[in-house]
Amino acid sequence: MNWLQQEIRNPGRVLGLSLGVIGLIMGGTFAAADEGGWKKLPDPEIVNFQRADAEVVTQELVAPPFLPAHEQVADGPPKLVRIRMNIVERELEIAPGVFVWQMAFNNSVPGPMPVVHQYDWVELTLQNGTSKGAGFTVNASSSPNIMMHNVDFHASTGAMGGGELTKILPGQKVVLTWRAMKAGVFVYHCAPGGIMVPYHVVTGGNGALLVLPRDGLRDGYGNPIRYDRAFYFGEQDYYVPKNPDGTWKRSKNFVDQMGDMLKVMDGLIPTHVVFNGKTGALTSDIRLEAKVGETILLLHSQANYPSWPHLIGGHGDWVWPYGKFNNQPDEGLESWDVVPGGTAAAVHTFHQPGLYAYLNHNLIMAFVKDAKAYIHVEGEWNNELMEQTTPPTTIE
Ligand SMILES: [Cu+2]
Repeated sequence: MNWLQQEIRNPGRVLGLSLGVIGLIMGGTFAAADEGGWKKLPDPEIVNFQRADAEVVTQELVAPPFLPAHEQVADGPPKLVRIRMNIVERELEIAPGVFVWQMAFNNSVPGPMPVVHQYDWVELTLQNGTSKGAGFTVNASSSPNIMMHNVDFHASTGAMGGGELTKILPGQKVVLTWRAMKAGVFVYHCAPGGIMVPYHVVTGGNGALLVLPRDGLRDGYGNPIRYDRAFYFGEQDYYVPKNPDGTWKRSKNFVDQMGDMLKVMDGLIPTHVVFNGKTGALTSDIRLEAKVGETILLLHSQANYPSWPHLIGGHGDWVWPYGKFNNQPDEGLESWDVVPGGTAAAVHTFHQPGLYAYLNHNLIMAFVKDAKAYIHVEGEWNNELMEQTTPPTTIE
């Protein structure tokens, strides 16, 4: 390794030293900018790599809360990752007797989570329409699409996040190629313009995309983190109108629903808040499992409303503020933030078996509504960490 490479890998030393000297001159109040050298400059060869030279790979997307098969550390130079998403207008029973017409990327709410590495390209084929060529069966209660849709990737650069270049009418498709210049978890959502933006987002037209650093995740000391499993928690706020008699209103299609729903949205108070599209999705429909000793990556997005994640019985061992991996993670958090149109990422290594709840610790959102998930953990109990040293007895 030559001098230049060493400086690129560890720029903090020189910078920290010079700022430290300035700090001394200014009366010692000026701390070194990069203590410990956590930050790394990108490799110019990777940054300057050309799209024409990139290997093309196809990624099969899967429905959340799961992620497609992926490498945590990039093997070789940046790739062009080909993905496909089909937009479906469909009706879903989000809670018993409560129906919402949704716009769903790949027939799921939230949409699927593509996984790439920083400096890779994403080549998306977006299709507005029918099940034709989509590779899956459209929900039985879906109708042919009526509206224009598109996608704004918060991870991309330019043209309203690609929104300006992906507007498609029912029956159309479009291909957008963009480079993932930032590392982290990033929201994507439909954004056709004006009032349609929040309408499409709060009916489910959102998801998140994972951009891993090429070297994988690192903890606050700079040591590599490798996760055994990753779960994606897409949190969704809904604004369901009621009939004059107090029952939930059911509409004929995605357009018919809009007027009354906009009135509820105008009050800013969601009627339903759920993980993975519907009530009970991750507490009863889908069983999330892990084992003692495993490290789990918890990825969370909320496209329209704040959230405050918490893992009952565990911690965010390392938490990335705003879900962006090139910032040094925070250690040992109890609860953390997800900003509207943003994400959070955390890892936790399980040390005890049993039931864990990962939820929005606005507990009204979690328990009166349903912004929560369960994780069932198998393994051996450790009495050093916790023991009921005296069982319940009558007070004398
Ligand atoms: Cu849309």
